[in-house]
Amino acid sequence: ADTVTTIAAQPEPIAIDLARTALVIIDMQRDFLLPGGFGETLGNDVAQLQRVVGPLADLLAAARAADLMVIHTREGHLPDLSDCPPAKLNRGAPSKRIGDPGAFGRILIRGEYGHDIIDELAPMAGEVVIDKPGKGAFYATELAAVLAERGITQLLVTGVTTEVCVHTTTREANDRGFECVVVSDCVGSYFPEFQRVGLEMIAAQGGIFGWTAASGELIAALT
Ligand code: C5J
Repeated sequence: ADTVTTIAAQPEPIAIDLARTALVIIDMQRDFLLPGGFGETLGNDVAQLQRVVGPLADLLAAARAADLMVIHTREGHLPDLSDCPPAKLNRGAPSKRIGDPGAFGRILIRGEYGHDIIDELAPMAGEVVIDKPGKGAFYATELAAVLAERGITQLLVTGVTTEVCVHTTTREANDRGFECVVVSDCVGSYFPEFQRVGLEMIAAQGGIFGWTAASGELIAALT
């Protein structure tokens, strides 16, 4: 069967080969999304991220129905924080730091409730979950090997936050030769202006490190 389909995107349409494409869902974790969690303790409005959950759940359902490879990532650290550089741990003056007790367990520590993915987007058996210590999903993880093994060349990038982990991962992927489509209504930022400009940056200059497209375009291509 022909698995290639062209979708409307910015800065221009892109041909997607569904057999070589993975849906990447970045850091949709309770610590970032839930009221009372780490993100909110940093002074952020989590409603800005909650907006993503509905469209992303719909895209995930379509991807699963189409047998697309699905990859989830989680930002976090080992309980002894040996994989958290002091530069990350100690910066700023937050009310809570990584590893401190928070509303949902120790903040951004692997195995804690708050570190895990929100119920609406819980990984299913057989889906890859990448635990990453950094903002990018390639740094110090098995992601490159997992994608190579499956012959993946294109990524649909979703999750939070647009200008941090989504950007870093997309830039890392672009440098590694992947074509990245960042799904505009399935990525979120705590800052509305960063959301808008973050998306514009990707597609500017002829698509300097990727494409952007609305989830409706992708769902139509998957069904
Ligand atoms: C942040 C992330 N913003 N997942 N993490 O610290 O974007």
